Amino acid sequence: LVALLTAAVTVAAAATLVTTTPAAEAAVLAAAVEDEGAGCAVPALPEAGALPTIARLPDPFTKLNGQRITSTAEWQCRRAEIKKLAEKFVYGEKPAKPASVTGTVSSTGITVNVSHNGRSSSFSAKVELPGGSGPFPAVVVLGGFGADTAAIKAAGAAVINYDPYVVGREGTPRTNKQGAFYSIYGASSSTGLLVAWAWGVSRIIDVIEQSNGGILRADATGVTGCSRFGKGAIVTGAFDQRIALTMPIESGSAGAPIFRGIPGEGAQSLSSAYGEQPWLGDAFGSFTSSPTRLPVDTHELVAMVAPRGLFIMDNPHIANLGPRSASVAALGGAEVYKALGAGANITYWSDVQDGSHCANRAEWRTPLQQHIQKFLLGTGSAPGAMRISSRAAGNLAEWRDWSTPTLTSTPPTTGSPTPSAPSPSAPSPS
Ligand code: MCU
Repeated sequence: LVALLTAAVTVAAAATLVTTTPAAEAAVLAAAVEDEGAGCAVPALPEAGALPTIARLPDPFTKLNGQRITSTAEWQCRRAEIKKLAEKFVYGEKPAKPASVTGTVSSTGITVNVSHNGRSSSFSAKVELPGGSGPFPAVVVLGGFGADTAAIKAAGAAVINYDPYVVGREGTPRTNKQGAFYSIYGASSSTGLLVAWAWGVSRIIDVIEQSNGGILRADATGVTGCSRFGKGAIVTGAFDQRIALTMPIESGSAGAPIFRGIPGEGAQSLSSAYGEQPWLGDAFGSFTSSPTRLPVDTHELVAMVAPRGLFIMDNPHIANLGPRSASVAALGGAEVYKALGAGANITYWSDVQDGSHCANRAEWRTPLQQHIQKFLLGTGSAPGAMRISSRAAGNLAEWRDWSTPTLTSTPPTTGSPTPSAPSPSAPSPS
């Protein structure tokens, strides 16, 4: 029986990352690699000039070949398609791990040295350890405001204070982007700042992986940040499957809110967000007044995080942040979580009193710590929640014309990109 259960859990982990216990949906393990779908054969993507208008949210379950996925095992390569679409039309490409990444981890800081194709760059981040003895899980805090770092440490996780601007500066024209990412990939790279910032977090995780593991655990990393750094946090979690817990706060346009909903809600317009800073990739420029031409939307950014831990915090008092559109992204992405059997791993929470942007909110302290316990420490099992304020509650039914499939959890016999995929005849652990 133990052998059978072990095999079953291995199958589940290989196929969908979900581990299950008999009693309840339990914590999800992050993947061992940044991009599990790197080996997927993604068909040719559509060209920007030939995109159909899709009034409502694109179906996350329909592949580029027009067929819907039928098993959880197929999600890995469907996710790879979504990633490629998101890179091509929204964020710009996130390059794979550079040829050389080295660095150090100490109890006060992390240094990162990168070189690739004859170019090199370096950056560092500060570390604050919690009480007790390590190795500790860590939460990367982008930008240093709006995140409750005291609560993070009190829950038992280290805080990595990461300044995204050292990797991708603001205030530059798109033709002359600056920072450690652009030193490697060029000042005219079409990749926007959000993915550059995400790349920096991925390189920090590379260094933690290479360290002896005595201070920080490489398999228990979270990410958070507020406002523009909330945009960065959700993109970071979506684009690195090693991240076990993603916690964007009040991310606004170019963050969680569905692009299609932003104009109707009166949130920061897409052209404003695109023009304010080079957060999004250069390619997004041709979609700012026609988001219905996008073949992806942010419910699929949410879905890229699935089945890993996701805790989206939002502020229903500021329409400019697009909280109604963010709730639709969460509800739409949650359909993918449910289809993968991981519905308990996503929380959206906009039911808060204080209307100030990036305020320290008492309401989020307990769920924040519960998420750290569940996804980084492996000690808790709090279920996910949709705590959507009635002030800014979106209605998914108005935004979709697709249904959520019941996916089989047996891996298919062909098409798996995992060379060592276990036998498809292994039982499911239900
Ligand atoms: C919500 O995030 C942004 C917003 O998109 C910008 O328009 C505004 O200038 O800054 C916000 C922010 O990052 O505030 C800290």
